[in-house]
Amino acid sequence: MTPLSEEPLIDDDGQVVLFRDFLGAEQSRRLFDAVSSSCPWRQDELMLFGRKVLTPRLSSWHGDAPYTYSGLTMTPQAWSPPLLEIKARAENHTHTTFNSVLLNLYRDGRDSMSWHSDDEPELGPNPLIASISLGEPRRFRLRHKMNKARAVSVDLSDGSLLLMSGPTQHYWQHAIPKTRRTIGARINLTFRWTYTG
Ligand SMILES: O=C(O)CCC(=O)C(=O)O
Ligand SMILES: [Mn+2]
Repeated sequence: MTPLSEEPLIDDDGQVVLFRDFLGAEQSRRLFDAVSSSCPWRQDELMLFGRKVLTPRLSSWHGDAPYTYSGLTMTPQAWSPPLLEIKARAENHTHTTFNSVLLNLYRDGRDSMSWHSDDEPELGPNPLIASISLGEPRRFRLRHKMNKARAVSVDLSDGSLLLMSGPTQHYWQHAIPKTRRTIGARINLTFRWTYTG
């Protein structure tokens, strides 16, 4: 088997690496269909400047314990066969184990994810985040927290794997901006190890 081509995106105050051809086109399409139809998608409400707003995307949380971010607590859903298949692929590739995954479904270009870091305490100080994308490519942006002129922008294509590790979440934020282009749906899965109890 030919080794996957590896594209370093950040190697300073953290590590971010992209593997564009992590899943084959047929495998990605099959997994997109299986995950989108079997996942118990929900649209959550967040508190933003004292007001309740719907998140601009659908989500689903699978793990051992509830997950809390931005004042919102998500109860864990069951692991389905397609999720376990993708988890095994990510674990084989990274030689680690993951016990949780956050899924986001961006229905079209109006759905988005605002600037944030994956820095919840239960992820530990230097989490390895394995982010797999299925479906429509979307622009992914990274910016340095102390020097916002330092920025990286990349399209996360169908079947790609992005790995964020080391102190990345301490120094960098990431986002999926909205786009005016007429585009289809994208699913993103971020596998994590969550410390519980
Ligand atoms: O959709 C993406 O690529 C990013 C998702 C993300 O940042 C997250 O789930 O924390
Ligand atoms: Mn994130």
